[in-house]
Amino acid sequence: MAINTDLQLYDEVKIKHPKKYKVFLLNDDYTSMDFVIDILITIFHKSYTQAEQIMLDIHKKERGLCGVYTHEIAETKVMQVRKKAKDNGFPLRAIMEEE
Ligand code: TYC
Repeated sequence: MAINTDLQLYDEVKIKHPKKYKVFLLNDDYTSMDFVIDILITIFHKSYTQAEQIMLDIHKKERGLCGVYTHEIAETKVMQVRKKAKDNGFPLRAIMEEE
């Protein structure tokens, strides 16, 4: 019953390690630096110092890692960024990628 045992093991590993997703913020020319810092503090729970560093990184390198989450939480973060940016008239976007 080697096959069954392997499948069982595989299922157990899958349950213990659900896939994780990286969430990135993308650079653009119009979103204000202060607004990006605010997003990083309120949605991604960074300190002011971390938020400022990540924002400057994105500004220079076009995108920056904001956090790693399960699928559902990553999706929620992406939607929260979209809504808050839209409500404030900025084109800021977040994307998610499987880790
Ligand atoms: N490039 C923007 C500016 O010069 C600032 C910015 C940083 C925008 C990070 C988006 O994800 C971003 N105002």
